[in-house]
Amino acid sequence: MNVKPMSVWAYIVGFVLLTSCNSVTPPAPYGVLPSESQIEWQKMEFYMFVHFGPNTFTDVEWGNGKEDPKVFNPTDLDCRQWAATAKAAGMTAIIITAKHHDGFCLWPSAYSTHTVRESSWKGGRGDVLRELSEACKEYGLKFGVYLSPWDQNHPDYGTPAYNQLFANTLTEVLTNYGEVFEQWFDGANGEGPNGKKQLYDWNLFHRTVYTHQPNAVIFSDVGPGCRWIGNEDGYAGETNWSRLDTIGFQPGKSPTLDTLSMGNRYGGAWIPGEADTSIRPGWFYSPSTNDKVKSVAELMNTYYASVGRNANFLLNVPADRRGRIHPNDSIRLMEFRAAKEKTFETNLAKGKMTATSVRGNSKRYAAENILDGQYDTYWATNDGETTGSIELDLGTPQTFNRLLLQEYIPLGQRIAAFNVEYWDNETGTWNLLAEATTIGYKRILCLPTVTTGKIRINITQSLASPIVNTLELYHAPEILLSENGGSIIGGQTGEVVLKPITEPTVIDLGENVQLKGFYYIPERVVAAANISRYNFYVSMDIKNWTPLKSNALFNNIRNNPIRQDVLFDKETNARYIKLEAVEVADGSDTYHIVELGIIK
Ligand code: FUL
Repeated sequence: MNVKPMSVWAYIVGFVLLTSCNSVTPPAPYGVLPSESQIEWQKMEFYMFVHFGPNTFTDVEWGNGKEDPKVFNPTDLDCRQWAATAKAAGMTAIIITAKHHDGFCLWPSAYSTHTVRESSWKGGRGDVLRELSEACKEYGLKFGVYLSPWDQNHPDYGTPAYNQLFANTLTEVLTNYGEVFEQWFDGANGEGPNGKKQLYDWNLFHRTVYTHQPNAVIFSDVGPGCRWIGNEDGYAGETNWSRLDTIGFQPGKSPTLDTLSMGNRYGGAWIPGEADTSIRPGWFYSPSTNDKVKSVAELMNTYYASVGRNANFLLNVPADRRGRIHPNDSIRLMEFRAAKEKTFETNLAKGKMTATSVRGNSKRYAAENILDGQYDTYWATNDGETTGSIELDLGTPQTFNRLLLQEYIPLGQRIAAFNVEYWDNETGTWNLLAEATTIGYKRILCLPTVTTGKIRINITQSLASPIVNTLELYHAPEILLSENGGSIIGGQTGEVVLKPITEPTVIDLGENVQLKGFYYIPERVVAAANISRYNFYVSMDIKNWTPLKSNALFNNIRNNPIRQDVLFDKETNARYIKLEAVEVADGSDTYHIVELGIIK
């Protein structure tokens, strides 16, 4: 074939272009990295804690090890009911308190005389770990165990023999019940029966776990697998690094609570946060808390403050004296699941995604990868480019108030600051919607509701070239039903809703309702921007408003920002309610609102 010199050049140029495109090197990992197990663990997001033991029957949060094991006597234990509930709630696992500080073992341990074997339950032949691990398998849930090394019952506690004994106890639990995804170590270290504290041999305990369950993620105040988030209310820091400095620390002797909630930007180990809290005021069941189960709004808040801030959410749902999850808790879990599904039903992030810069101009790292629903494809910039913007052109304008972002953590956590802007067609300008710091595995921002055709994320600070694999947009409903039949607003937004003082809060109750009054839940922070003086109106048609309270005061809300119940002089019928802020406790021109609801 007679090839002209020009075409040969065209071939060569084409070949070079093609190969250079394919040969763009992937971004190098940055800093300390998660293990395979930690990546899988992080994807589990939301799972159940079950506190169960003698305390369930004795109305205490901490037993003292002297309780008669016979008090443990569930009348109708059904671990399949726990598993079915967890599964239906959208959870991925159950972690059980196999042994709490009282030393009572929920399995017939050969190393203790304070166990289910000594209890009245099933004539001493029961094994809660057996029943639960099998139920988890049946329902496709992972199984995890909490064990407290602090043991107020065992005679060896506080003597050198105890560490090996505890390791033997661990071995029983980790070898007899199948795979354990998480080993939860409580760092509490009180006195035992001989009045002495134990010097724990954490190296031995960790070695024992990894020998029998090499893929288990070990929880404690400071990991090594995942860390306590620094509070028992289930919220992570708004800034939350998955890295932590652990030198000089150990379980029970941790860095400051702030550090636990935020991690360390340059921390020496990958130890992501796990946010734990109970659905009731206490960790163990008590009949006195049957009417104190957290509201959907509170659970939603906690979800945004945990999963929405780069932490896993471990929600305790204590089994009751029958050995079942109480209906008040399970109903609330189903309501929470429904609210979560409604919020995240329709991802509105569709359209054309572009970026200010793409690694090697390669399609492999293009911004559109962010929208493809695949975890392992992502947008990346060139090495050394630590700022940049991604822009989503939605085509037709969409209304949304939630933004979900994910960094590709197998290559490290990088992004340290970003902001979000939306395009205002009328003024032809980009306007700021939110500013935030870290993203990590997942970040969900609760935004003011906006209708726009274009949104832009500007990464303003990153420790290495940013790598983003997911962006989703949602429109969370304004109204949810609250437990006392009222409607709530804002409560489902996690990060307390903040509004300009000029913008009243209006709720459509959906139908005409006979009202006795309303309630307002402020942010529980002293001297926060909570409403201190207000006007309140009702309406049947959203046009004509009847004032029911004018220039009224929420007393002492500055120093004690608790729920405010306001009763009207007489009952009134309304379809819409409106709360208008006249004055804000800290004098600012924005106000905070966690919940606004009605009293029927
Ligand atoms: C704490 C314990 O002291 C509580 O009783 C509860 O188990 C909580 C999850 O951890 O350290």
